[in-house]
Amino acid sequence: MPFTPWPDDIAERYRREGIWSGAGLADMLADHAKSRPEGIAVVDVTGRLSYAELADRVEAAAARLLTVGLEPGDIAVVQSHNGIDYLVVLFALLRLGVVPVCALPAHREAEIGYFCRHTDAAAYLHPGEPVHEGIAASVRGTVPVIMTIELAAAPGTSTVELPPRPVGGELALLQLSGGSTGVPKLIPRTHDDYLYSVRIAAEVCELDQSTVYLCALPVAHNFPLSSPGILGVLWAGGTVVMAADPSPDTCFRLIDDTGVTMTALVPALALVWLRAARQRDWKPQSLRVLQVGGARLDAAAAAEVFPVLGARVQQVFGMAEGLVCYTRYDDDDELNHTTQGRPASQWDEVRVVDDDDQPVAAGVPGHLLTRGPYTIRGYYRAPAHNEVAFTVDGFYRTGDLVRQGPSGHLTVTGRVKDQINRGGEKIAATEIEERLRRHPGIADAAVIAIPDPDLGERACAVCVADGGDVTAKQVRGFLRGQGIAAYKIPDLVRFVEQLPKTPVGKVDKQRLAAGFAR
Ligand code: OOB
Repeated sequence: MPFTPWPDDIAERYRREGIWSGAGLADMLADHAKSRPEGIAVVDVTGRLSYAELADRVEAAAARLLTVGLEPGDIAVVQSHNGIDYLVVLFALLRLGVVPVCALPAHREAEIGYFCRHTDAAAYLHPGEPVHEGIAASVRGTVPVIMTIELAAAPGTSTVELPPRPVGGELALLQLSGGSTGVPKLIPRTHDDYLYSVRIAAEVCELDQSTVYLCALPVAHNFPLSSPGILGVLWAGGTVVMAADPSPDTCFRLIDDTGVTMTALVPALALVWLRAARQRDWKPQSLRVLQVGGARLDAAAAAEVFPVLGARVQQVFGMAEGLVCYTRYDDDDELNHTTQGRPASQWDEVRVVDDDDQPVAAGVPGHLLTRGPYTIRGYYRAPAHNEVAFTVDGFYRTGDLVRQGPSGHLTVTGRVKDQINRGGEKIAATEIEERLRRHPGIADAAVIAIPDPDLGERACAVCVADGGDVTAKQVRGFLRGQGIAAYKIPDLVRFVEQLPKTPVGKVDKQRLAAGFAR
């Protein structure tokens, strides 16, 4: 098995309690297609599909994927912008039991190539989009199938028989970890655990058939995909509106035109929306809830959401590895504005501990450890990393520092993982440091977070030059040349004589960051 399963007795209990239902993620479509075929499932710039139409399209796409050679159990790296085609392909894969790797649109040849190699992927799919030539070149020869899915083929006319539906315990999809080590980690989510996280999120967020959810963030990310995201909304029988981009220009119009009731943003975008709404004196009529998560939202910004947008703010603190916390609709403003919510499920276990894994006193900040019915027990094909990322009794070490209040709500106070959270996009410092050290003119490098009023944090590469006169521009160009996602290119490049070290000889990033803050 390429990942760590839950212990047998615990899995048995989750099944007995009905937490894990045994259903596959794609089953929800078939149910709605029967019970309310005319209900609108999804809308994008190209049009709209009812539940019956979506179910048909999914069947046709699944048949097409089988025809090109994909089989249940295969892995397919999927990448595209938000649109109906992405949804169709995602559900087709989930229906077949072909496991999608949830790549982000920003990923380039370095990331996509790595995902394909690490998973022995059978396909790289880019639904609804022309292939990016650099990416195609890097994966050609690695994966047998590279394709834009042609969905034009008339739905419902296929004669291909689909295999049995996957069942609960099987691997459903691979999410991506923001990571703190050189190589990104893949997160194995099963149908059982992911569907549970979606159902519980839909319940917490009180979704129903009247919910119209705007997907403004890249849909493959765990937040807009499942917290409750598009899967939660489709599970509840509501309508998903796919935004091509998250700008106020695009989204404000979509909200007004389609009667959006709920959406999800990272704090950096929430600030952009608040500013734009104030300038344009725009007040949405239909929007009831604005979820904000992925990075820490400041209390002052949280307090502005209702006065400016007329929508309730809901803080969401989650991770692709599992645990998701939400503020609740009946929380008072104090909790809603100053905490990042409490766990979605009564079955989520949370421990706040000191450096020796001992519980801290109530209200004292400590390391957040968690386990539960939708938090993984190990990364995909990463046995060595799993030794450090999980405790012996199966708790995931989140790398976040939190304080837990009497109501169970968590406030995120910091982070110990070596990561930059750039407006919700995570950058593993060591990945960029390793890439920088490949430059002949760089002897050593450290990547640190610099506070930023718009993005929360930006990345700064602090480099020690190796004699020659390398410039910041060259350094950035050098990284770009390695084919990595643009958000990982440091915003700032600085040169120093030497990097401060701790007594054990590691780079002292705290001192470095403190120096730059001054
Ligand atoms: C979400 O997932 P990831 O996997 O991209 O990142 C997880 C990390 C957390 O460990 C934490 O460091 C940070 O992102 N984070 C927050 C936060 N939400 C996430 N830090 C402070 N305040 C928040 N509200 O980012 C994610 C997954 C599901 C739902 C929401 C976010």
